[in-house]
Amino acid sequence: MKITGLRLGFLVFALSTPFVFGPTTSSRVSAANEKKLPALIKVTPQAPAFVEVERLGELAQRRARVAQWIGNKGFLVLFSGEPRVYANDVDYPFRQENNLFYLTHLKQAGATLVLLPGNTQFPEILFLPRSNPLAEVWTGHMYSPQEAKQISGVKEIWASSELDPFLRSMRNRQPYRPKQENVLLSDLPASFEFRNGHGFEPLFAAAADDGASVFLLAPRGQDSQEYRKEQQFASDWSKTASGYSVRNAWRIFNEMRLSKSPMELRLLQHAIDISIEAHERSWLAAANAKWEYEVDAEVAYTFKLRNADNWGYPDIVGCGPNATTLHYIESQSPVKPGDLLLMDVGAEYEHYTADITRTIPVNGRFSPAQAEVYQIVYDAQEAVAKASRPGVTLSDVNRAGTDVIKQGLLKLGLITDLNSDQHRLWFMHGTSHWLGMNVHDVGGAAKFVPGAVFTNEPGIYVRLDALENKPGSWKDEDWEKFKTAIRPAFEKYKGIGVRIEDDLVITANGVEWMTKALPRKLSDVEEFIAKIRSGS
Ligand SMILES: [Mn+2]
Repeated sequence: MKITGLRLGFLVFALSTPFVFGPTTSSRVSAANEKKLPALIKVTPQAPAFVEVERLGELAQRRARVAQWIGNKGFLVLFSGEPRVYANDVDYPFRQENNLFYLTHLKQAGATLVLLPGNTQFPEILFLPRSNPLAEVWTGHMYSPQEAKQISGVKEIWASSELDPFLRSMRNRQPYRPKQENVLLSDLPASFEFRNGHGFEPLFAAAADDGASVFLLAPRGQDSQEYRKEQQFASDWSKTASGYSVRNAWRIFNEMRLSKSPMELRLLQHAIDISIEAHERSWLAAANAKWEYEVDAEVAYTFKLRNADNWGYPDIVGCGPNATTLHYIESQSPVKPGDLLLMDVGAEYEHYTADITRTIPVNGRFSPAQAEVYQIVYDAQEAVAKASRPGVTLSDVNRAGTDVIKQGLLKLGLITDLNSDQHRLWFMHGTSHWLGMNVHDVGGAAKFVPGAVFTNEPGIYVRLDALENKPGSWKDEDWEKFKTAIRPAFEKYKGIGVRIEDDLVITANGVEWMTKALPRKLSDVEEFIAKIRSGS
């Protein structure tokens, strides 16, 4: 049977009632049927609750900021995410488009938000599919207009079948409001009709002057998998509507979403807390696991048990040489004592995703060679954190971390020249990316500002086949010389992969580690594993 990814927890809330996404009970903490854990493992705290007026106030403020950007000569159309087919008549769980969620907290497919700042009568319109109790027997709950208003704060709600006629009218510069039966909810009187001023004047005047704009989340360039509908709309609109130019709304959201509000940080922290618990539980599970998927099962179980929506990206659980494959997601190999186990797992909670990696010794003790590699990666993380403060960029902190990695690799004998790209053989990604509603979140080349969240994830990966494939940029002669020089070190460290990844938020003068509760220092990891495996 087909199910949707909608939560059913949105019922009636008074404005003074704290708002929790999903169930309002404390069911997220220590479910009655869960097994007893060693006391050291950090059980996820209760989900954050928000004061309704504050939550709705923040949503209204976000929309106001977007409206200010758009101005009164344009309008914005934000479509819902589209359901995606898993196979035949089965869909993947539905996930709302991030920016629509950011402005409305609505999670339903088929909803469209239009912001029309120049219009004094209805500057915000939500187009909502009509709820249909008979269909909902099959499809699950759909928002009633009252629920949609309660969740989003948008007061003018029209049936989604009105979107096309509305857009047609905008194109033709005709004022538009649906017949009363298709106005699902409104603060305007039932007898409302356009008289002298209809509210569309600034927009239509601009269009007559060839100066109106339609803002869309339509990425430029090739066909977008995620924003196909927007790109199609942009192309159709450009062909058929005169007076309007199609403009990209991405810049607005990139800038707004860079710095996370306290409310966003609390949601993200909850995703992180769930992920920390998943990590710690799986370190326990790894003691007796035969296969990687058994460890991964503990992660999946924890995410479900704590009511995460999903993972933010597929779990990476790789043992031994599998740890050297950056996006290893198969989890089909044995877990061997003596090997390292790399786990890169992050839960998603209400559209915010954690992104945390730890690399632990399966048997609880790092070998000397493993420890040497681990310590370099740890030191690189310290360097990244030290370099992080308002005003610097991701590439600045990447440089700080990479310098430490390079020096470490030179000391291990895995590179011969600090002033080269040799280190790319063992550390092939950057130390950092933005984190938020996407695991690789918006922000681009922006400078750090308070509230910006990013990852700190250096790594060293000594792939077993690293010396068998000459990178294209190397000269044959240099490659042969290099291989001979580093061969002894390669033999010593081959098959070792270490990544440590934490989530950091920029503060007024530095950073705060949102993942600090999860042991990271080598000795702390060993001690923690020893303790939980002995039951404490
Ligand atoms: Mn990451």
